[in-house]
Amino acid sequence: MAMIHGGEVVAKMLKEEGVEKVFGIIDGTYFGFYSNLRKYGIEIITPRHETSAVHMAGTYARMTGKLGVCMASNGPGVANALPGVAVENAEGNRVLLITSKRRLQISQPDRGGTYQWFDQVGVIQKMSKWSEAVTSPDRISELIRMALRESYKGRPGVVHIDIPENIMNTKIEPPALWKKNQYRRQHDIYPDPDLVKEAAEILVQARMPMIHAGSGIIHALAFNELEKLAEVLSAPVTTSWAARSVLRESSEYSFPMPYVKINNKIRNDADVVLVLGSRIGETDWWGKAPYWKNAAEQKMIQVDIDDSILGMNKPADLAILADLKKFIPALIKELENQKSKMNLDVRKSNLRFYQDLKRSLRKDYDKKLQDKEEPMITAHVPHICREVFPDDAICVMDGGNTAVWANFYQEFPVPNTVVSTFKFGMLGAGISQALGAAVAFPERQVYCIIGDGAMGFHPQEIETAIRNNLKPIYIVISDRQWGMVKLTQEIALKPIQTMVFKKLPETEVINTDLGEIEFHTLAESMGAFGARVKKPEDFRTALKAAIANNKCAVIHVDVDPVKHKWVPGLMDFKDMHNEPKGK
Ligand SMILES: Cc1ncc(C[n+]2csc(CCOP(=O)(O)OP(=O)(O)O)c2C)c(N)n1
Repeated sequence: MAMIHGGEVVAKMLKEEGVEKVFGIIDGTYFGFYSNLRKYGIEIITPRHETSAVHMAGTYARMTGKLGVCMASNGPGVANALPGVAVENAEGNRVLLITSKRRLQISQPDRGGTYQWFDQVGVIQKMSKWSEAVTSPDRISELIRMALRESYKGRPGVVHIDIPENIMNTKIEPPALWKKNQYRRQHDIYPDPDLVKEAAEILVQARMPMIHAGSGIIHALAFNELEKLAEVLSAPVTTSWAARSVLRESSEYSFPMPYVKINNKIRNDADVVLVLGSRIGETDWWGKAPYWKNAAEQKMIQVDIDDSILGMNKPADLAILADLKKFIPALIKELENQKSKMNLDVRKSNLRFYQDLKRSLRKDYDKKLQDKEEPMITAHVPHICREVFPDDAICVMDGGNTAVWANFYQEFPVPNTVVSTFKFGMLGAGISQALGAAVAFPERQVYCIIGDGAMGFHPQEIETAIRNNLKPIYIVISDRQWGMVKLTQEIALKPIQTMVFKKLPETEVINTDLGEIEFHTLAESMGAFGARVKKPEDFRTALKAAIANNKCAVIHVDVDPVKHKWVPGLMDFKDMHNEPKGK
């Protein structure tokens, strides 16, 4: 039998899993792997930094429901991948990271002075769902099978397999490969029908049920099911930050997170909460009062694909292990039989009340759009994006104040059109997330709203876009400062002076100011379309020109740096990092 590289075993197994793309930077230490990918119909997409490869894989996975695969080479390549591992694992995206490692003979244990070696598994084990090293060629397939089993178990995240160069690149007898149904569960987890009945019973009896949806809806791709359920129950839907846009936001049931006050009200009014695929973490105020009704007075039904999440942060009166894609239709069926028993008039009138509140809050937020001064107030940017881009455009929001403005002045009429690092707030990740989204959906418009601080982390990836014919539009909010931290610093230094004058003298702030990078010029030097604007009308024109140009573009937007610091919702979010006082 013809001998094959150890790395080719991995390539073959990825094909069995239906993998079409691998993101990463090539290196001789895994030549046996990457040089065989094309043979199995797998394309390599190469960014200019390993952390970008991990974010691209993570976003590709999140948007498509497929496995995101990336690679990094031993020592420095893996060191560079680490930030991506931390973020994608926290965000819960299904990523398989394949790394090379120095040859076994000198690295296990480290002989001392081994070049490009560190304890990759030791480090990544602490940052991921699962991480192991292959120790002999005949265990490659077994360990990849194990990695894939772990990957599809419970909440998604990063799994990592470390393969020594001598195993990657040595020719071995091809092992017998198993079909994927032979090594991991293929069926969805169906809910226990009695539990579905019990859930339906509670929801039918409820005076005012609400739904709280998390990223679990995205991973289950259960967007339509969620909308149907909201309709049947006449229940308002709030989401975790990370689940922004799981329900079409033009829906009368949708109460996106910028409407913090309404979220808090709904969560206090509801007598029953149906939690679908959410841990109810810190950005959901842990499910506690005063942001939610006291747990003793509010029933919670929690459904999750991961056992370890059930009853994690808020006591569950009914905890159900199930795939949401199966649970929601089963629940709808039960509810439809009992429609007449639900007090829908009351629920509908509550919904109308919340919608009125939403409209009046919107009016309040939109007052800022009357500000036509130059340079512009940041609110115009997301507002104009919403007007110019098609409804199914994918919006990547990076971090800092830029992300807050973007969140408050956008509404997403199509589900699953938002990407961010809502759990990690990782500045700069948006650059490669936009590339991952563009790979996932080449026909759709992708744009990324990002601060000038964050854009400075990875601007080289514009060249990746050009080289790979990816066409994201980057909108860089230029305030020449670390905006979000500047305001908190000023408040910490001199709260009264800051509140009165909106800023402190330059001499008093500590290292929060930045110089200028002309990101549009930098982009042009890499072959992208570039424009610089400071007025809303010019931004609209530049955006249309960028779309018409049909290639990667960077629009450098000068905004008023003082107004940029004073984001909407500041007071609402102020207390978020403190433990809520109630139960
Ligand atoms: C990688 C990373 N480093 C540091 C931080 C802490 N941090 C949060 S917001 C912020 C300032 C962001 O500045 P910029 O990207 O220009 O956006 P702005 O707040 O000005 O809109 C910093 C440094 C972070 N979230 N991520």
